[in-house]
Amino acid sequence: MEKYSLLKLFKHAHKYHENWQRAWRNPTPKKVYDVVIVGGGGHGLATAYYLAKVHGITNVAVVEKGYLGGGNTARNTTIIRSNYLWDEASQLYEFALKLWEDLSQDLNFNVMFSQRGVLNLGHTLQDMRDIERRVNANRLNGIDGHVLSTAEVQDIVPLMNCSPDSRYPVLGASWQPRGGTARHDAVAWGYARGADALGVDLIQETEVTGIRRSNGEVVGVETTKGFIGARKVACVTAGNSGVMAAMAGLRLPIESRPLQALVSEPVKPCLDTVVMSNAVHGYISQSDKGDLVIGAGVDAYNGYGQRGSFHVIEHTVQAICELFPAFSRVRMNRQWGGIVDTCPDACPIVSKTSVKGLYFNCGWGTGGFKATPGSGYVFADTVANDRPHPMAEAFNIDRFSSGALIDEHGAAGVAH
Ligand code: FAD
Ligand code: PYC
Repeated sequence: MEKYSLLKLFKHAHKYHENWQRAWRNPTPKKVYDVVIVGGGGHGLATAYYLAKVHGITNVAVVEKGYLGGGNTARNTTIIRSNYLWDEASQLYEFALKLWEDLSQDLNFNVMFSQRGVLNLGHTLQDMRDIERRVNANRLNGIDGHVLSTAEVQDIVPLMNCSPDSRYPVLGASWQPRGGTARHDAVAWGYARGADALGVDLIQETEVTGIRRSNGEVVGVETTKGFIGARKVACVTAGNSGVMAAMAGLRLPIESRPLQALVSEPVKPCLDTVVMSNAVHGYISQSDKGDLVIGAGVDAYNGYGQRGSFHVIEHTVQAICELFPAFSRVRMNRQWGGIVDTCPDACPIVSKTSVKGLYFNCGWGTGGFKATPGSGYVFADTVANDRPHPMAEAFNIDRFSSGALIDEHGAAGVAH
């Protein structure tokens, strides 16, 4: 019976799945663009989409060394929330969260945004004090947030070990009901499709190897497929931003380090929210397929190996098993790492640079997926108008010389 239906499925695939219309074109690069965006991850594609949609700038190319959405966008655990401490950060992440709420409709593409709520656990009295402070700050900024007791956490996640004798006792949590998850590659595909429809050229398998300047101004990019002229170049290359900046003779205050995640075999629905714990460097949710999606902490040292250290993931899995004893019997399917670029204050850089026509959007560290729509929106505005969008102003690169840092280490999902 099973054989028969598999055969039917195969035949069906062959009969009906031919001559599919491409979701986006595969264009030959033009000689010159108004804007070249380097990096076809979620942030780069969102930037291209809003440049075209909001600013009417359509002579734009996104140049991607691999395939669209194949970088950290593909590697992240898709947690979305806006419960940051300081006004500048919470404003930007909350703006992004509001865009997430309408994104599937805006793109006419289902990004599977699921507001299943996000819990940040507190394991010590100091954790709880920090949680209270942050929730109060969130509420003052109009962001939904609650401080929950152990019993209230247990109510939301019955499978969690909330015993006071456990190694990581759960003293309570912060709870953001509007937080949740989205489907990572659908986000990249939705923005790609939308940008392409508005005339943006998406150029894949083309690495940018140099940034050509003349008289202190950008004139284009050298690529593995030849020179592409550009009036403006916007770099959105996540873990490779330090390397990109060096191509223009700039140095960013960024460290690049591996961050790991893993997924289990699919199991029946058992966890309908997102659970994070900064203190144990572990977080977990269940995908719509049933896999447990688990994330670990960052490696302590810089590197570009997209694997991460074994002892880091071992520590995370131990903590997850302590919090969810039932999961100790679940088998893991895959593990991977991505390179995250982190700034000293755990906040991003969305900025013009000292080179005219050159812009950087980077340093989102362990938590940029949730910002994707907001980041693309404010960066597009910054590039289009050659001045920081009001919400991007605080994330200017100048803050590292002025000292106006925004310390979001406490709100970063993963300490770094
Ligand atoms: P990317 O998707 O990495 O896009 C950058 C693109 O630039 C890449 O496709 C790359 O190939 C391309 N590129 C680089 N150099 C060049 C070049 N020279 N020429 C052309 N193209 C180039 N964030 C959250 O908010 N929630 C989470 O739950 C979360 N979990 C994470 C878990 C892991 C394991 C990791 C690694 C990250 C996680 N993050 C999370 C962080 C998040 O993934 C990133 O901040 C975000 O995806 C960055 O998006 P991006 O578009 O800037 O980068
Ligand atoms: O920033 O929320 C976050 C996050 C969760 C996992 C990795 N980053």
